[in-house]
Amino acid sequence: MDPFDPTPDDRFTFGLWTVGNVGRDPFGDAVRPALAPSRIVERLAACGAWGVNLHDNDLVPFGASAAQRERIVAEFKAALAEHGLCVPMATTNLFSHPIFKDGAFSSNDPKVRAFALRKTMDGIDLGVELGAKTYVFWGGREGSETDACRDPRTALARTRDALDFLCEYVRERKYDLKFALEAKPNEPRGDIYLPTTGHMLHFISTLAHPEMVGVNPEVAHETMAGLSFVHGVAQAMEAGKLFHIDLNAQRIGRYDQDLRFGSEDLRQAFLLVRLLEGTAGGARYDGPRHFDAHAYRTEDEEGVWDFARGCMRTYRMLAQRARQFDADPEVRALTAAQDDGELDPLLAGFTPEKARRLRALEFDVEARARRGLRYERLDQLMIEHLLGFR
Ligand code: GLT
Ligand code: MN
Ligand code: MN
Repeated sequence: MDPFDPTPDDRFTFGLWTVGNVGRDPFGDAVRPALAPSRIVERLAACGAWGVNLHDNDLVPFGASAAQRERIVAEFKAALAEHGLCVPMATTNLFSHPIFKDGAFSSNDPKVRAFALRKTMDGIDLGVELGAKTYVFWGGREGSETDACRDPRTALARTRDALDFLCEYVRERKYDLKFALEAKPNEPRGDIYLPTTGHMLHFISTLAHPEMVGVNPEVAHETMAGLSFVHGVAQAMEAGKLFHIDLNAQRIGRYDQDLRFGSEDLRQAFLLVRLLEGTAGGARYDGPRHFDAHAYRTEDEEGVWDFARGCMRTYRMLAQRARQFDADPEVRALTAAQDDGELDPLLAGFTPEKARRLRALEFDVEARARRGLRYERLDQLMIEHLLGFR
């Protein structure tokens, strides 16, 4: 077996909409035929994925009858069982249909908001029926081109009402389901409300059931905003709120590229995998590793499976490099905690006595300031591990 072949323990997942992407963009038509969900399940399993995620309408077309839904879901469940794949996450498409052109939960039109809530309740039922434990909310249309159309505070209050309503729905139904909110700064709207993972984390603390709600950060989305994805994810982990993650690749200053994981900015990808795997000593993220990306528009179906295998292989290769980096004695020496058994306890937890002792401390300020930290050497070691020369 190739050491970089995926295993179920990796918990790698793809969306029906990711490997099923037909390559349509604002300038051109589809370049690949649509794949049936059952074919996607079969081929993902053959590639070594653990699970498949979906929007309601990736599986059941918008406007399908109850009988059509039954047939489609039964067929899909049979494919999952045959190929041993699970559905860990589901979500609602609240962005494609023109009814959502000015938002779903934040729309000025209560009829649209009502329709969005009902569609999401149905989507939750579908997800739970398929075994999903996480329900993602990506508010692609929740934003504006002109802020003259509504007070952004009203948009936030409506979004809060919708999420509170849906949390109660899940509780009332006794579903074992958590919500994960996905931020994006812009595209498709000029500006989207709650544009970053940090905005989401605070917003969650204002909900009626914050314990049910976490985040689903996406590499491309924080990177579009020019932010450090690693810092955003770390904050979510530290807050116990990393419920799901969307892995892909992106260059700063572009539209949402959703590229193959690790295909841009290998250094950030390395630091991200290192963080998620906990190779530097922190807790390991144990949720699904979802690839929310799609193949280049140049590809036919075989290229799509090359893309899927590439995402998983790169993740595993980076995990191996991260373990080697953190086991390297020189790296360990350079990153060792500068422990001062006496000082550390003084710095956490205020007491008047601690304040008095801090005041009494003697510092050689100039000597401390003169010390070089050798981060150039540390970073070079990281590059050498990454390039495979160490
Ligand atoms: C859409 C978006 C993704 C979201 C999906 C979930 S839909 O593809 O670009 O980032 O995660 O709704
Ligand atoms: Mn995403
Ligand atoms: Mn994206």
